[in-house]
Amino acid sequence: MADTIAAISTAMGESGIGIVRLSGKESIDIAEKIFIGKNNKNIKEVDNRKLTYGYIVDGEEKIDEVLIVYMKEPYTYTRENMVEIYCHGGIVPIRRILELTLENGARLADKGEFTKRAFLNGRLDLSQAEAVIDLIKAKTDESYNVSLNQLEGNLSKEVENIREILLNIIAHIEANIDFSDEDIEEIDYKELEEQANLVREKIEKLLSTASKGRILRDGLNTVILGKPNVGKSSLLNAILRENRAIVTDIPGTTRDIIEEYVNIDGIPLKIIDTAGIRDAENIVEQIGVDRAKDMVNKADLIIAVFDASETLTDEDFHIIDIIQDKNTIVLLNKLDLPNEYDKEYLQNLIPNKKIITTSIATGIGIDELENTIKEMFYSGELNIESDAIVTNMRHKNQLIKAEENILDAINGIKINMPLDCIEVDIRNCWDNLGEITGDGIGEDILDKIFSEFCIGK
Ligand SMILES: Nc1nc2c(ncn2[C@@H]2O[C@H](COP(=O)(O)OP(=O)(O)OP(=O)(O)O)[C@@H](O)[C@H]2O)c(=O)[nH]1
Ligand SMILES: [Mg+2]
Repeated sequence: MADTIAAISTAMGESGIGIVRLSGKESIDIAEKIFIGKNNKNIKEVDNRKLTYGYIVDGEEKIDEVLIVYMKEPYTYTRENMVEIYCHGGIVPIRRILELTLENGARLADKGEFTKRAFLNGRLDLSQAEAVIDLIKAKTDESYNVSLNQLEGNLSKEVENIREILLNIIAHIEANIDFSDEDIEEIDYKELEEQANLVREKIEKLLSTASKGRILRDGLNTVILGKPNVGKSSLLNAILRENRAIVTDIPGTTRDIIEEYVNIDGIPLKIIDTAGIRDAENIVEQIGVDRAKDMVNKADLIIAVFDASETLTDEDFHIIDIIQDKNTIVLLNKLDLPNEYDKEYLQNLIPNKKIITTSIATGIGIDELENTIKEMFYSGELNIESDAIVTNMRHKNQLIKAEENILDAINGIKINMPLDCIEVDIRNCWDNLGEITGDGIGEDILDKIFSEFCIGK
């Protein structure tokens, strides 16, 4: 943290503007060495936070025409001195300016290091820092909104709220242990149990948001499955409303996985078209088929497509097998053609699945499919703007541990265990919740979290 770090903060490519960013004690000194303002003005003659015009120079040589600003600690993103240089957005000027900052004493920032410093300097707690990466990676309005909610600290507040109750319990217990000889009022196990139950309820309420929260963040992992030629890629295209995947009447057209994001009335869907399931002779196709089967295990939802214009084959029965215990919507497709079997016949084979009859090629049934997905997953009870929502696996795991701790404590209270035993569980619960906001978190976990960031953030 003693170093001054530098990185390119904009995406690399051709763009109007590129930003090189510095953070740390020496930032402004480094900027002074490489910047000359209009009328030879030195950057230190410019006011804090004031954007100014000039050139980045390497000795006598002009590198680029830029705007530059410095911001003095502590009112910055990292709470350190920061400099931002707005140069031309090509790969060459940005790289040369970055190199120049490195030659003049900065060190190349690690992934997420700016945000890591913001966390270590107390500008953000850990769950808020994690929200920053989610914001950047958000692919739909909903995932963006839940990340913004977390960045604003809604989850942190709720976690701190619970920890405060735990702290009160701990203080109460300690007082009783320390002064047990004196005549302070003896602890009431009934009251202790009530408090612990309150904690349990609050933890469980947070946990109950986790599955929808994850879907809002990552999208509903939806896999289109079926034997070759039933209309899977046609379905992908119909949902996306564009010709994304190749559609032909040759079975085995799709070889690889095709992933796209789409938003169905507020539900973010990551939709995955796959190779038709069959015993392929072609090795490329067979790899595709294997991948399709892998995707099934990670799916939140499977859309299984069957072709009503041909009698069911072994491949169809194999798919019926795969989807038995999976969350599935079944499409009976090609209704515009003469049919070999009907919905009732298929329903008998899969009695517990919803079947929708479609003619994807003519657009019939797509609305009903979308409505069914909405009904299955619409999270009316979650208020994305204001509720504390758990979207992150790490947070969920900490909550699960905290829940176990509080349940242990409650069991201890019920059988009148000694107070110091109960206190251990309460303290563990407090610690486990603390790791969500980063309290007492280990260096290795921090490194892992920030390594998921991009450079320059
Ligand atoms: N008549 C009719 N044809 C359809 C319908 N849906 C798809 N098709 C046709 O069926 C053929 C196969 O469609 P695809 O979407 O490529 O099928 P797929 O399941 O992706 O096939 P693979 O990638 O080979 O596994 C194409 O010729 C489509 O135009 C439908 O509802 N009615
Ligand atoms: Mg296909």
